[in-house]
Amino acid sequence: MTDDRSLETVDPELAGLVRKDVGRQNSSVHLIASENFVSRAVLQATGSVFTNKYAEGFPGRRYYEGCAVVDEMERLAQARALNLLGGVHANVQPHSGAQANMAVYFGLLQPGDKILGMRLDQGGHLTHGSPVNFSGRLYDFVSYGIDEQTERIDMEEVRRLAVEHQPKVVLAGYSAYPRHLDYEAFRSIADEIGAIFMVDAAHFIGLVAGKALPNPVEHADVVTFTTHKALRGARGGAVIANDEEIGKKIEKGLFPNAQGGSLYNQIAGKAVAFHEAAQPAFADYSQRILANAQAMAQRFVEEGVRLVTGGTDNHLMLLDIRSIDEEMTGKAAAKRLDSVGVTLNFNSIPNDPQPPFRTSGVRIGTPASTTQGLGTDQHAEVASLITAALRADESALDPIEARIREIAHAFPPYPEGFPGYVG
Ligand code: DSN
Repeated sequence: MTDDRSLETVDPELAGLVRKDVGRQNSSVHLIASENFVSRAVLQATGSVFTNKYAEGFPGRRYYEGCAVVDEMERLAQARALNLLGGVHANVQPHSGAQANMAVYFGLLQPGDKILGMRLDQGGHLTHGSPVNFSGRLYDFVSYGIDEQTERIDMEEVRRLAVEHQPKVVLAGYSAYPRHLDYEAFRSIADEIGAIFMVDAAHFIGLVAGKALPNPVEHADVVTFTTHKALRGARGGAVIANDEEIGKKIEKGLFPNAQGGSLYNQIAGKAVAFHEAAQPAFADYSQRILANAQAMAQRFVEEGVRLVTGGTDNHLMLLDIRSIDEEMTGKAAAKRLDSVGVTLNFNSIPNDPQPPFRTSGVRIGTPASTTQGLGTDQHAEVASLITAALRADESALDPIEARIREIAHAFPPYPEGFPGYVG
């Protein structure tokens, strides 16, 4: 018999921490571009008995018995991912976006092989060749950045580097770049040098699923993504390949190369999210994410705040904090905003004179705040409140915080609180 007493009864200390974080989530405006709030259905699936099953390998080819049901469930998740996004081979097992990328590199490359990707300090991701990450330690990354004037990716520069260095993989994708990617141009560069074209769509796959942004699966050989950002699903990663043979190689790159047994409760939560993202309401949600980002960007510009590239085409924007206060770092700005009820992260901006643990910028994204229910008016007002909080004297923050908390309390992601459906 399992112990069927509640978390609160068995472990009040841990339950207290869940309650505390529900309180935190319900009392701030959430602008971390990579976070979101999952539905009750996703929470139930991730809290299900699928957490108990070991199932190394892939459906129909397991190293354990008793896998008939997880096989059925994993196949359902794969089919839903392909139905939602296109492609021919889906791998829903990666524990994270980093491990999705690792699976692709391990499956398709040898250590030391060349990859062309975007610089972390200009908008790329740790796994796109940072020297402090496995990617930069195991592979020979060549990096493109952005044009100094336009602050946008210069496709001529990408092409020049590709032709000069002949990488085996051309990688597009970002964690802090507010503009569209030119998939056609990347594709033609990859074709010109016979490279694989890979897109890391971790940040924006939800907007692709909601048909608010162009679909990289229509252009790339391989697309990796996370399932918990704009897609609003269980925490984890996934890979879609447009070729069965490439997909099979990536399977090996994941298991046994990178991971052992998968997290079947998380895969169940991904399956639910793929289902939710296929509903018409998700397309509406995706459009609202973009409209809310536009409303914020426009208000920041009106307030005299400099945005990297001057605005955004997607769900995120980068603020140059020096345009508000020459002396303030991104880290100090993020801490001050957290103290008044706005949660975001400090982030390097292109050619940032500050080190990555201080930075001159903050990153703002609208997927989570849109799930909270804030509309364009509230997002514009929050942009003004952010600007005011960063311009104000420390002693004058109380009325700004009061208004931010008022907005946050009007739009709690989990109004039932704990133990409600969050428990
Ligand atoms: N770097 C994380 C982010 O964008 O917040 C994702 O890995």
